[in-house]
Amino acid sequence: MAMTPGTLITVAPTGAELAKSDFPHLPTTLDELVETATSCERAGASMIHLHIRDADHRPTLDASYLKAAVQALREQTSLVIQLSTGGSVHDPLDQRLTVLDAEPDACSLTCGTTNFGDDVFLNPYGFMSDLYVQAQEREVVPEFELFDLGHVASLARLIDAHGLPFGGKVHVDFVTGVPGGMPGTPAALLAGVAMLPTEVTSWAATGIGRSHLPIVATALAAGGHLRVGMEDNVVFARGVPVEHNSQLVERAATLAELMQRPAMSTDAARAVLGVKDRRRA
Ligand code: KMH
Ligand code: ZN
Repeated sequence: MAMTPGTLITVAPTGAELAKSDFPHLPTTLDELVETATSCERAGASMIHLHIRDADHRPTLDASYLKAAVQALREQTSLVIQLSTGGSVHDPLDQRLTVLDAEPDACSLTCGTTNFGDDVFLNPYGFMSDLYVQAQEREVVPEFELFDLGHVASLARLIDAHGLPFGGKVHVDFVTGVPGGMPGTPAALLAGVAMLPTEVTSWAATGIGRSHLPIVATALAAGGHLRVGMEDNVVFARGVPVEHNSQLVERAATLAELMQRPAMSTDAARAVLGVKDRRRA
């Protein structure tokens, strides 16, 4: 895998786990999402990983909410729009497949079931396989979410079974530090990177909670890309809560610049990921 000169920064602004009542700065309305997306793009993000909330700020997979968000972000930003198919741990598998109906540029595809705190994040092979094939058919680029080393092996199984994803690239994201998944340590991340199948063309990483900064630093040093955002981390520094997702993007972009791998443009990210340009469709 060639070392990419720039850094693809993904912002994951909301997630499905935190309550708006506990974290009032969490962007949950469409207006807040658009404002967040535009300031994060300005700060250096080139992709957004989206979980959508309903009028009560609760996670939803309702098609009308998803379509409205995709349309608004496509009109008002040039970010690559990646919808979560992971949803919340309570979402049924069949509903998670319907996320593709909103015609995102990209979607997450988690490569295996994992313990998720006290819950279980379910991703049986049949579901992964159906999502893989449906994403190929609909020309949506999957980002393979790897929560554990076993997920790397399952990714290889998917590629062997179905060939390359739409666009011909294979981009993965290590989600480290989830209680029940791989730890958010440099050693665990580098073990995962060493196991990646040869078809993988780019990788990113995120660290949940306090593993955030060590994983950013490790990924930058090892040629990886970054995911940051309140979905994964709401503490900017000891005793300092995150008040806006753009703070995390800005710091990641500064570190990337210092490492001589500056934040890449949205056009460059589109090329790295092999996404279809739907902006003028
Ligand atoms: N909310 C987690 C249960 C994804 O977006 O695909 C799953 C998750 C992964 O966040
Ligand atoms: Zn997510």
